[in-house]
Amino acid sequence: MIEKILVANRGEIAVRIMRSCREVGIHCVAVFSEVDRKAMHVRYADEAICIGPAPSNESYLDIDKIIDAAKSTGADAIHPGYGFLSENAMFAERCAKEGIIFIGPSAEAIRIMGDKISARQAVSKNKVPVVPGTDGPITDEDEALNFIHQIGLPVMIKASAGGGGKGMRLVKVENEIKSAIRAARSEAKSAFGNDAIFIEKYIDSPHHIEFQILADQFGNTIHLFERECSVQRRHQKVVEETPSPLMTPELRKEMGKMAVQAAKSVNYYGAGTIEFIVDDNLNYYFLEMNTRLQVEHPITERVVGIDLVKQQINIANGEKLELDQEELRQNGHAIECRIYAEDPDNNFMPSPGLIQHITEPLGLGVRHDGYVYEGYEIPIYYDPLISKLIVWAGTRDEAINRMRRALYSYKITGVKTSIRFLKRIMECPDFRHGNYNTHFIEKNLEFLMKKQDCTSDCEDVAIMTILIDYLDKLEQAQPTRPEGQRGNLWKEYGRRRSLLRL
Ligand code: MV4
Repeated sequence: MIEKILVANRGEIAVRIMRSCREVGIHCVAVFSEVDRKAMHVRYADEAICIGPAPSNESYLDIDKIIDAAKSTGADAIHPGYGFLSENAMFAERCAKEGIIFIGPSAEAIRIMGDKISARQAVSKNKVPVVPGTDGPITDEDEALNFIHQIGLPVMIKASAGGGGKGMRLVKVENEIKSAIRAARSEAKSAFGNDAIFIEKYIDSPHHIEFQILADQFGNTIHLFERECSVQRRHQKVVEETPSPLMTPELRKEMGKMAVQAAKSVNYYGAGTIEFIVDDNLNYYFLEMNTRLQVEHPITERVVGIDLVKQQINIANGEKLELDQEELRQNGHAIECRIYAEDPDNNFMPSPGLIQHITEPLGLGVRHDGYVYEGYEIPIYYDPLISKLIVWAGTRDEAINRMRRALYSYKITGVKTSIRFLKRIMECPDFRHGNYNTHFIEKNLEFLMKKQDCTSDCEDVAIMTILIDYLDKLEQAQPTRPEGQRGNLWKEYGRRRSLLRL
């Protein structure tokens, strides 16, 4: 049985994983780079070990250092979180070789799903629909031309080792095909060291819908329904929700079954996600599988009522899944907003720096997964995600209202954040009506970029505090407050308000 877990990650996800560990009585080891000495995950852990300089290659991505840290602290398992080493088959293999439990799937499943061509082949053998495309890699250009003539333009040329939009080319006209193939191949070669490419029919303006799956090491595989992730910008997700406004009960049942079949095609165990694209006629196609816990997992946790990290630990311990597909229900509606340290006014440039003030939203139906605190400095070296704000309510409409309320009471100063942009998404009619696909942000950009003057709940609180503070002082100086003091009061109020830039 696992008694001590090393969390090979940082930021909000490291803290989130350790919270579950603490609840089940497992000791946590944090690893940290030299710039992360004061990071929240280091403070939260039972033990912490410095694993090197700030650049990820020399710390969070250094397999030898992480294995050494696990051995020297006597950790019997490693949770990789997301990003970093979470989808590295070599790392999973190395853990096994060192007698350390990797909290995740087999190295083989990671390897097959990490390559888009082998993933397509594996799942389609198990009757999961994939986008019409080439069965294997494209080896010569004439073969590619022939194929494109069969399925017709437009097509997508994709790198087999790609993901997140890298090494992808949309081809709309015949005379661009050859140059697009060459460009995709050379981009793939330099980005991934692997120039294998394949071709798919282009699905215009799809929805991105993914299914959470859980599987134990005995072949029991279930899905925990879908997440709608179409609100994204340059392949970076911004808002996720569940259930998907597009989904019907019939489609959900069918896609859920296909997600389970996709996972079974590689004898998957652990938590994983099957990504689909869905067109306006509700045709759906397997896109890829993420063989890790995902950023947006909390919305599933809230609606289905389970702790995914706890499930991962149980599976890694060799326990049987105790959840029964037929008993699982989606209860209400959950939405997640990703709060980034970035500047919406400056092309969403990362905005690392010192957190001067943070007031996190609270109240009914609100979950805040973060890691920053007042006086903490967000380093430049890593992902600029500050936190995830997750809300739950009985209906989608109420969940949007609740998210709007929570965003308006979220105050961070010191760094630029995406909060203002997220408020506008909650206020956007297309979002409110569930009328959106992967083109939502570009379609509504003008609306979303518009600034509007609103005083947030938090600002109200700050103003109230100033007023009470000032009234106290006045009262002390002059027990019976004459009416004439009111002018001074408002002058002082205005002065402080402008000092706080409210
Ligand atoms: C596609 C597609 C349309 N047709 N494939 C983008 C990221 C990568 N994982 C696959 N992606 C896409 N593949 C075919 N055949 C459209 C996208 C796509 C997309 C997919 C999911 C979420 C957001 C997206 C934004 C732009 C394009």
